[in-house]
Amino acid sequence: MIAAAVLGTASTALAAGPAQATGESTLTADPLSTWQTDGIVWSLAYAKGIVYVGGRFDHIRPPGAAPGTGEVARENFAAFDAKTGQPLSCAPAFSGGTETIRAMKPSPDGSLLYIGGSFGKAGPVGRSNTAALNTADCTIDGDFKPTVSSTVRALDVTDDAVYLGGQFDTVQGQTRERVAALRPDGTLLPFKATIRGSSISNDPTPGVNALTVVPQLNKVIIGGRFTSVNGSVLTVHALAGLDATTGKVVNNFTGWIPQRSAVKALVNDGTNFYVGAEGTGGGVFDGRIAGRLSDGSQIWKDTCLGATQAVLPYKGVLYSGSHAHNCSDTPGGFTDIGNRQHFLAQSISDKTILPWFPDTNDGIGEQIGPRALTMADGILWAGGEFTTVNDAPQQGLTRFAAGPDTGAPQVPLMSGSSTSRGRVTLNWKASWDRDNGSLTYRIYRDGAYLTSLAKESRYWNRPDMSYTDTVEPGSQHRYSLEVTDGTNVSGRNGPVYVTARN
Ligand SMILES: [Ca+2]
Repeated sequence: MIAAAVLGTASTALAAGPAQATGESTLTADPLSTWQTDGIVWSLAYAKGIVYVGGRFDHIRPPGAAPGTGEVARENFAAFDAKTGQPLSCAPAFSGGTETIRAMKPSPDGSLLYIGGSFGKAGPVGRSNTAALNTADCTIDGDFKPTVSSTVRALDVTDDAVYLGGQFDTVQGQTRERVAALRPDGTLLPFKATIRGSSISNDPTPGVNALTVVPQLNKVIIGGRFTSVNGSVLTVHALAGLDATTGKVVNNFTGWIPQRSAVKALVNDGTNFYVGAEGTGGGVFDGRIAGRLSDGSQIWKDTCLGATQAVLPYKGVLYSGSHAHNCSDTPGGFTDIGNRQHFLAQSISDKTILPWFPDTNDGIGEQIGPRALTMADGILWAGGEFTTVNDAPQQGLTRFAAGPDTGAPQVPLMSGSSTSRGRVTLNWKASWDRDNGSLTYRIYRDGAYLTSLAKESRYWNRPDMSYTDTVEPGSQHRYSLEVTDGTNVSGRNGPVYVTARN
């Protein structure tokens, strides 16, 4: 006999608006097998089929290798085949200074990789906190060798100019406070802006942490720790748009970044720009902003707590690395659940948090998980401080692709009872999946397929579900349940045996 379906009782609505409201699809949350580092990855870049990894580490080791095993020496710089993920022989050591790479960006044609950080030597040659690598033969470029007085933390490149941001005061012996531009041959350009002040009490040194160039608007957007640009004390805080030739302020973004907050990440996709921020203390801004390049207007801002270190737009989705622990005001988000979610995917059109929840641990260093993202031939590479990915050991690097989705949801426990004549009610709590918001629950009676129910769930919100079957009064039946994300199917639970009341 055919059972009448009675859909779930007392299911809880998800915390905030519908996920995938605008239908974006994400990558999978299943990490690809990836080499590891024995230290912190601060920067990632992609050019011509190669992913470049920079930071503060001494070795790389194979996927699955425990710390200290299978190590290959790589001093703060490594290169990998973007498709296979295998390490390449291109491996100039970056040493001296505080021995760290903090920013990398290829030239528009991919022939040069610009590298910034704190170092005195790049491969065999002396360099002053910045260098360029010829990607064709992995040699350190002989032309680009400016003297930069302190750490370089941000880089962007056009056909004619290399923009640097950081904590320096001089470049090529000329005053350039925190931002500068050079020709690819190393000639200092007149571009000049004076960046001063910091409202971060535990880190009072002003600095530019991030910058993105918009060649079609002849503009550079800079972000970091600062309270004035060119003396504009009251209107500029941590984010500004500059004329790319003169350094004159062209966008103030007044009120976008509150006190005690600093911009950590900036990127543009030719239409919009995206900001990631880190605050210290109460009332700060830790989230992401999407802005419009054409008029400098704000599209949206999320107020998640848990500082954002990297942002990356791809196919309508803004991927980010953070340690978000409270996104209660953001559609699709979560309240403070005692968890730190280290990767997020959001709809670029309306900031909805999409069901994509791969995760890392906090890891080493400042213990904030991921610090860098890059997209390489459709594969998202992430680097940072973490030592686990999706609860399995994996240090420094990981990768996510569009497919295949290989993670099956766990099947929940189910109970069954009969409280009225000929009726059997099954109860369970919804499962969850790292990259599918809606799961389908298939019920089997006496080994035969009976019916399916679909339900939205997240790891912090697993609604109670139930199904009532109609059977012959007094008959006994065997029920079991399986869950699918549409690709992968869990094992079947149970069975539970229930005798229908007479
Ligand atoms: Ca899945």
